[in-house]
Formats: sequence, structure tokens, C-alpha cells
Amino acid sequence: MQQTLSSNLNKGGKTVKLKKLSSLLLAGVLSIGALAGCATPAKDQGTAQDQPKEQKAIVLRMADVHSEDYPTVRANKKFAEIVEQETNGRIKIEVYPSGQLGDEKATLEQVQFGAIDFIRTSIAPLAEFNKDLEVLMLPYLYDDRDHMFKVLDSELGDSFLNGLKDNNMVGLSWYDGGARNFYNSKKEIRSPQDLKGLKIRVQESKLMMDLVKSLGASPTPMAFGEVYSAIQTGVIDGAENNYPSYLSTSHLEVAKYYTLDEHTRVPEMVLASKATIDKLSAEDQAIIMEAAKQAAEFERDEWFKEEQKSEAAAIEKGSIITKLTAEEKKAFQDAVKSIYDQYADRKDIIEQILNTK
Ligand code: GTR
Repeated sequence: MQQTLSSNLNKGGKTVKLKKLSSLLLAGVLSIGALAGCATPAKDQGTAQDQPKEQKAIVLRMADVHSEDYPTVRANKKFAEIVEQETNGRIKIEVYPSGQLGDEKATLEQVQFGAIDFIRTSIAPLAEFNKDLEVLMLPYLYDDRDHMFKVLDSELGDSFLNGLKDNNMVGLSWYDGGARNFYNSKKEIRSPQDLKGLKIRVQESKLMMDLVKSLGASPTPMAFGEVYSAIQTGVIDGAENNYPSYLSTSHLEVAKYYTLDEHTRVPEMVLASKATIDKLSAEDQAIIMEAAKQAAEFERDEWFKEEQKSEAAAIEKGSIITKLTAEEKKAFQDAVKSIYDQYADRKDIIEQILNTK
């Protein structure tokens, strides 16, 4: 490369060639950044003369374990679209679905050291890095989705979004992740006794392990993408998740018994790497914050529609859906009560959540 550059310089037209040299050097520096996983420039959009270097788009990456047409991924794309539009194309966000950048735990780690810029994640694996978040996913904490969003959209919710700075992350907004339910390949579940002895996959989360244990089953933490074959080969008997995930992963093909016990609502968060945010201007930071809020509104609407469609789709595909009576559900609620004892020092926040109306 050095040879080409010096011969260019020797051929006259010095100003132009020098500008080319500086843009080549800049491209080199930026692509080193790309290798290190930092913000990367978009493809060359012209010569240095007609395209001042500050006009080059910054390309950022966003991870999600869900597939292309899942509500969260559609909302992530909305986020990217708004950011690109509001920055006049200066910032482009590439959304990588289906765990292409790694499983949830691994991608969360990468967000912390700035190798991935954004992630949409369940807070269950996130809480392994920031235990404070666990109070937001305690079993049977919220009456329903409206109650959950009253909490998340309050100052208390904001304090959790802003409480990740020590983990080198910045929370941007809250998505809906519905209520989680048990499903398995073996039998219908109507009570915690029915769960006894079943091997149930959980997210990589201590609280989720405790929860499943308190209900009598045996928890197996495992990455989301491995669950289908683990059920199919009998390594585990089942898992627990919301309706849209149960469908989109096709877990229903290998675990047809789905019980609407709604043992927990685990909020989902869009977050950014602090390293990425710190590199942007205050104006761009504000655009990103606002776009993430708008994307969350979009996701919540899409989620609601998706959940409505899910039951019919699951039944049509041969799932056996078990609805519990209030009394049957109470047996689940009673069994998990002991978990709250571990959070005695967070009693005030729990009370505040329970009293949010
Ligand atoms: C889904 C959630 C994912 C992932 C997954 C899992 O409901 O949206 O982010 O956490 O559950 O169980 O691993």
C-alpha cells in the first residue's frame, strides 16, 4: 500500500492525492475500530472532497436472540429506522436477529465492553450482572401487564434504566415480554405437585432457578437456542416461556403441554453500551433515547396483538393448553412465597411496586 501511495504522490495533483491519503488513513483507523468491535463507518460514499469526513455514517450493531419477524425484532428495526431518519443518515443501526451475534449472556457481556452497541434482552440474564434488577421479576409480582408498565414507566423504572452505569451499560426503554408459563413433553401440569421431578430449562438466572425449585421441578440453565433439541433428545422435559416464544421457537412441536400458570412477568430492556453512548454528541444521545422510547411503544402494541393470536395458533398446531382455576393458581402463588424472604432488604421497593396502581 505504501508503494501505491508514494507513486500517487509523485504523479502530481498533490492536494487531491493528499486528501485521498488522509481519507485512506482515516478508513484504516476506522477499520481497526471495526475489528475491535467499535462503531464502524458505512461504505465509502464518495471522495474526501465531496464527502466531508464528519458526514460519514456511524454504523452500530444491535443484538437480539429472537427471529426476524418477532415483535421485539420488528421494534428494534423501528428503533433503527427512527435513529437513521432523525440523524439524517449519520447513524445507522444494524439489527442482528436470531442470536447471530451470540446467545443472550454472551452478547450482554459484549455490550459491557463495547463490542456490541445495543441489545434487546430479558432482564433475567441481565440481573446476573446487576442483582438490583431481580426485584422487577419476582414471581406473581404484578397483577397484569398494565400494572407492570405503570411501575416500569415511573421514576422507579427510570432508576433501573439509569442504574446500569457501573456495568458499562445504559438502559433506554422497556419492552413487553408477557407472562411466562410452563410447558413440557410429558404431561399436563395443574399443580406444583405435577411439576415434581421434571427437568425444566431456565434462563441463565439464579432467581429463575430458585423459582423453578420452589415449585418442585429441577431447573437446568441453558441458552435459548439449545432448548428445542434438548427437549427433543430428552435431556430436559420442558421449559417455561411466554406464548410468542413458545410458538416462534417451535418448542410446541416437542412439548405440547402448556399451562397458563403465569408464574412471572420478566420485563425486557433495550440497552446501549456506555462506551458507544459516550462517543456520541449530546444531540445524538437524545435522539437515541427518544427513538428507543418510541420503539418500545411500538413493541408493546405489537406484543399485545401477537399474544392474542398465539393461543389459537398453538391449539391449531396441536398444543394442549391448560387454564388454571383461581384456586389452582393459588397453589403456585403459595409455593413461590418463600422466594420473597431472600429479598427482605428490598422490602420497601417491593411494597412500592405492589402499591403502584
Ligand atoms: C424470551 C426472551 C428472550 C430470552 C428467552 C429465554 O421470552 O424474550 O430474551 O430471554 O425468553 O428464555 O432465553
